[in-house]
Amino acid sequence: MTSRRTLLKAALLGAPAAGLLAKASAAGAALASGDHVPALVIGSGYGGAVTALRLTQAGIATAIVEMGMAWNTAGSDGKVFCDMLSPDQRSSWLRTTTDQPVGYFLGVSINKSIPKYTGVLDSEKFAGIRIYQGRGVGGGSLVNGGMAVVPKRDYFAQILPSVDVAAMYDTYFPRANAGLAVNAIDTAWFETADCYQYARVSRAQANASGYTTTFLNNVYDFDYMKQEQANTVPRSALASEVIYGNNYGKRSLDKSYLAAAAATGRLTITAQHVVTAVAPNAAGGYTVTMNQIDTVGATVATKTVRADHVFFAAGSIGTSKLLVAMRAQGLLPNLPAAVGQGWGNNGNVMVARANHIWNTTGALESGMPAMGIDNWADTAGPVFAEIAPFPAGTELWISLYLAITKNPNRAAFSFNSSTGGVDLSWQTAWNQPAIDAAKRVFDTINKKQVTVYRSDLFGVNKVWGDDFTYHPLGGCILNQATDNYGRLTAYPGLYVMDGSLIPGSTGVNPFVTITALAERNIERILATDAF
Ligand code: FAE
Repeated sequence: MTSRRTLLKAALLGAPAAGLLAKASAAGAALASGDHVPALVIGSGYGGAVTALRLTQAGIATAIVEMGMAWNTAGSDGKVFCDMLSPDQRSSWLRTTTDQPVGYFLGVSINKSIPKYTGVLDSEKFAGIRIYQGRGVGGGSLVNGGMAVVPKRDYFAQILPSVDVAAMYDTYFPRANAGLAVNAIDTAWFETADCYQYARVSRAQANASGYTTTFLNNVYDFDYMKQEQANTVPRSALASEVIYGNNYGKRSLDKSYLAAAAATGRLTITAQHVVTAVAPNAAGGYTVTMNQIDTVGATVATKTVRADHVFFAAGSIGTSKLLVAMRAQGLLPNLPAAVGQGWGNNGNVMVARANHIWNTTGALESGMPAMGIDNWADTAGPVFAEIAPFPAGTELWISLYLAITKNPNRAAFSFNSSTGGVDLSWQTAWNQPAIDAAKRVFDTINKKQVTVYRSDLFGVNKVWGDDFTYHPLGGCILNQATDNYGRLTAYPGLYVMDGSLIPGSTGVNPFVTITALAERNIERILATDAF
């Protein structure tokens, strides 16, 4: 109970908690070569933030290493983050043009030239897919839509059969929701708010076509959003802010779990450092090698630190790439063959429909989705489709959706000795099952509403946004690549704590699942392993 109280207090503290976090991530706190720490966490997203909080609360000094920036300093416009309508260098991770998920309009690219910079959203390109990820202290929580969705119980039992389902739903999902400061929308307000007209239009059409819709919880403070709608506070979700960060309103991890961990006084955060290697240290524990980078990504120093325990929380892609490379390069040769296997895109596919002229979606669209179409029970093609905003600031008559489907295809990571990088075997064509399932729903809606797909938003004459994902999952599956609690058993003291544990699919937006699983695993690790 104490921990929950501390956590909620820290989440609500606002400025003081932010100050503590800034202190924890200040340059003075950065790791130096030769340091020896009891616990080092690679990455500051959901898995890393949960791990850091529970370790520090247990009295263990913890060092987070994060490749992205701390995102606590305003730019010349007085804001930390840029919006979607006028993206600048803060938007993108080391790119010279933006790579927007909806990258076209009327078939013409709407991407913009920007200076190369360690911006907050990465679109990491593999042969058959682009994978969007947050970069910075807070990981994906900085850029995501904040939707906090607990997976369906029987589906969770199917994907992770080694996990005690009752314990997850009785203890760890509620703990995750409390730690993340999840809140529910005021449904009466939703019915009248201008900023959700787009969702009401999509709901009416889905319901009239025979589909069920459901409200979605969020970590964005809906009370703040109400004030945005009333024009009494600076706007964020209502000012086209999402995917490149939110300046207000969103309780990202730096304001929840990480702030609470910083409040213990036992956390340091070393930002703008990329971990490149982990190997056993002859004196005990592990040597962690990292490159300190500047804002154009150039290495300014290389450091080695000794850590008794290392927690991989670099996300599905970051953790899988590191472990596969370490095994191939002989630094962690005894990692099992399952490391690098079982990667999936959570069945992600995006699509948009063109509405009739009388079905206006509104010029003002909240960047935080609040509703989904739930057709998961359709065994011929389960779909859970979030009704996504298109916050262009002008009426466009567009209904946009991110569909989560049950795509059975899985890819593997492999070390490429000629490039020195790690490849992912996913092929774009492997997303056909996702398209097929989404078509069942949206063909029906189009037929019943006498509407058509937009084919100009994902390329030229291209209906389906099938070549990217927001939801990378897997690569280091629980109870296959690790034991049932995330331990890499060949190497005592090495653990995996992030989305790479989940076998490619969770049927809903994934961060609550990642958070709850991390809560479960770290509780057991702290109870049984020697620190
Ligand atoms: P993640 O949050 O990605 O954190 C990993 C961290 O490790 C990052 O900060 C990296 O910069 C860092 N890192 C990686 N490699 C290294 C290295 N070598 N050295 C040092 N640091 C490293 O991982 N999910 C939802 O549930 N609801 C949503 O509404 C939602 N919307 C999304 C919208 C967008 C645009 C995106 C991109 C994602 C969205 N997601 C959403 C997905 C969600 O953010 C994602 O599943 C989680 O962030 C994954 O959590 P992890 O802890 O696995």
